[in-house]
Amino acid sequence: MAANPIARPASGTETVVRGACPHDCPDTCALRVTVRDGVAIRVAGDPDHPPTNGVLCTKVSRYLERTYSTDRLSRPLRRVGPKGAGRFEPASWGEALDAIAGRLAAIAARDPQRILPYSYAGTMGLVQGDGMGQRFFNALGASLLDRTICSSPGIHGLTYTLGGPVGMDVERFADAGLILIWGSNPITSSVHFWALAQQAKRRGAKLVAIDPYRTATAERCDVHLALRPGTDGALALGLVQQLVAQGRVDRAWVDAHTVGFPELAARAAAWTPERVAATCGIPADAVVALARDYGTIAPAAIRLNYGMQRVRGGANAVRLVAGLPALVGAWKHPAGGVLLSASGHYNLDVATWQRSDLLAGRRPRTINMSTIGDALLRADPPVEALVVWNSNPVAVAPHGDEVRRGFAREDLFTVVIEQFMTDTADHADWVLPATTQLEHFDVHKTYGHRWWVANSPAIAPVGESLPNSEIFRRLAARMGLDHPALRASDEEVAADALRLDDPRMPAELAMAAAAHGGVGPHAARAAIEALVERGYAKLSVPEAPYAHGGFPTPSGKVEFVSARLAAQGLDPLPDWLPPHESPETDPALAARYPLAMISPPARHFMNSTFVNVESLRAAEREPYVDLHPVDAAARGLVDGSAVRVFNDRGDFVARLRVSDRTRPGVATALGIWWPKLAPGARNVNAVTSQALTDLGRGPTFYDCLVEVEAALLGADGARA
Ligand SMILES: Nc1nc2c(c(=O)[nH]1)N[C@H]1C(S)=C(S)[C@@H](COP(=O)(O)OP(=O)(O)OC[C@H]3O[C@@H](n4cnc5c(=O)[nH]c(N)nc54)[C@H](O)[C@@H]3O)O[C@H]1N2
Ligand SMILES: Nc1nc2c(c(=O)[nH]1)N[C@H]1C(S)=C(S)[C@@H](COP(=O)(O)OP(=O)(O)OC[C@H]3O[C@@H](n4cnc5c(=O)[nH]c(N)nc54)[C@H](O)[C@@H]3O)O[C@H]1N2
Ligand code: SF4
Ligand SMILES: [Mo]
Repeated sequence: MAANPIARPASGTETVVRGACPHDCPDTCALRVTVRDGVAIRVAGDPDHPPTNGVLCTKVSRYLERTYSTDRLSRPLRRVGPKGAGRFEPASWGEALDAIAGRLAAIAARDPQRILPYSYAGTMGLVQGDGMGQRFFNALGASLLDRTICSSPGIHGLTYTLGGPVGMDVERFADAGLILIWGSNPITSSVHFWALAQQAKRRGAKLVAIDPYRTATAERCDVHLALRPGTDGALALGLVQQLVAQGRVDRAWVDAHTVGFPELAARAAAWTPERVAATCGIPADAVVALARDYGTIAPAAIRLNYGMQRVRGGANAVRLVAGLPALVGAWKHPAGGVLLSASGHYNLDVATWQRSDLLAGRRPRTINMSTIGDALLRADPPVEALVVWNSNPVAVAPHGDEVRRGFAREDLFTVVIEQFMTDTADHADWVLPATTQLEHFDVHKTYGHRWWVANSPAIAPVGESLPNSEIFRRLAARMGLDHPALRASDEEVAADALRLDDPRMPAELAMAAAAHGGVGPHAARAAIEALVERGYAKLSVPEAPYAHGGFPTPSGKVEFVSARLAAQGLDPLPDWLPPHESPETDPALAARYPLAMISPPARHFMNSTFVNVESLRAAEREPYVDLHPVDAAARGLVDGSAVRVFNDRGDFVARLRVSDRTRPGVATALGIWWPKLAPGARNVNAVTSQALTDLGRGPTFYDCLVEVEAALLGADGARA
């Protein structure tokens, strides 16, 4: 599709093209990209896009540095050294596609399940994300990938309680009277939400942060509860107990719109403020005060983020927190309720978008991306070929040494589609150069706000890079897979994802579709064209959609007790589950490794993306670990020294910051460095485990006991 210029200044040489930020961030900013003589010269936010308001974060303001970096991969590369050494030689696209198609076809002829796609959120777009890629792997009959690495416990928690990833309109947080920012550091991870919370604060709202770490966000809130990691479920049970004890439950709303309140109240009865205090490591009167605020200040809004669900009991904790608004009748207000993810409002037609019919009745096995190390080393039948796009598993997946051993298997055939030479790409047999968001077409739904956002290509592909979608089309053609779904254009892939009959379809898009018959591919194409023309369009979700119930659960109510969980033989009521690695579950381990490590996002990185952009890496300086002064002193460690963080799984080196930002007993190491750009070539995931969450088979990155000791560093920063 041609670029979609929205402004043509008098000179005639500059155009401004509408875009969308592709990253795994709840904000999904609308962009304006200025292009002069075919070169992008400015990436800015779109001031007319209500939820993002023309403001970009520091990372994406640097997008041109990334796009035009001299490190961009510009040609296909063939490995010439040992796996992981990063020695490659350039090849033509023809050579690369022939070699890859030949190898995949040979494996597919024996057993297509030995081929595994691995992708995540390098871009969240419907086209360059899992659209055309998944079609290709469905046509092959490859193993399916369980895409669990980020949000799946939280989504499961929301689904069992509220019926899906639905929640408040982020734009209404500005009108809230009380905002709990729970397991979330929006100054880092969602700046536009933070702007709305600030507006609310200026209007008198009270802000409460619930986070083991005193983040930049927490220090700007009125109250900060620095609980022990993985104890959010206990705190939520304590709030239920107090809301009941203080007589602050909205009984009329609860009776009309919830299921299982008596059972929940009975379970919570044992969670006195004293017990919560002992479990969470916070004062008992803080629990009483928080319940009083939550029960008396309206509208009460909760901004949950995924930080609190990366532990064994993550989904149960989300279930408990997601149930709180019902107890105080918060859903009655447009500015009341909870928001973790709003992605469920989009209602995609996944089967048509990813063409599950191409599986033609085959039922391939599913492999969990969160245990990729284990899968590469031990799956039976073995994974023989791996195709990675939009992800950097050697940096981001848990138990890094296992992941690396898996990727280093000489008998594994690995293709990595990337923009940069990541640690993962170092382990590839073939590296294929991918375009960035400025160079390809896409359409984005979001998980933070309620707008569709379109991205038109602003410039031609850099070097010989190609969009993911085009790479999969060409691979399919090389392999003789000639189903029309594998030749679909980018716009057609996006259009296939739409459900035109969903009442939440934005009015402008529904009208464009109606003008083309209202149903079918032509109508869907018209809707996509209307979106591209406008740049963005908001879902039609009514104000306070759950004021009178109508949740997408089987009962239509908030389900404290879930019959669906009971039917699976699971506890139908949510509970606090102590972390896998904690004094409660494994006292012997906790004696050897007494520090609980969390590794939340760094402000200037997006997971492992941007670590190679020099200005952003300079802003983060080097990998740090924060310890409380008490813990540092107990180990004789001083601020600024090099330390080794370790457990039985592995170790990494970091610079120690002695700071009361982190609570006693907690080691905080912001993520996620490229291992090869960190001292000792290891990052936080050297110590994290492949244990999974209670529901959703998610990773437990923040459920990780470690010890810290002085490290000896050579002059080059590597371990001596
Ligand atoms: N700058 C930047 N922005 C990002 C990302 C990034 O890497 N960098 N990552 C993006 C991605 S992929 C995601 S999924 C999102 C959301 O990513 P999240 O992981 O939710 O990240 P944050 O919003 O930073 O909030 C997590 C907060 O939870 C706290 N925390 C850790 N353990 C616990 C716990 O047990 N209980 C509680 N209550 N809090 C805990 C951490 O200290 C941290 O401050 O952010 C996105 N935005
Ligand atoms: N210890 C620890 N580990 C974590 C987390 C944590 O908090 N702590 N967070 C976890 C979370 S929430 C997530 S979401 C995962 C994130 O894991 P990933 O989704 O793997 O995220 P990134 O590290 O950002 O890697 C994305 C890669 O995609 C590439 N890319 C971007 N756009 C394109 C494109 O258009 N085409 C192609 N082919 N490639 C592209 C980028 O260059 C980048 O290398 O990490 C998880 N890992
Ligand atoms: S990363 Fe988030 S805040 Fe930054 S530009 Fe993208 S959507 Fe906006
Ligand atoms: Mo994520």
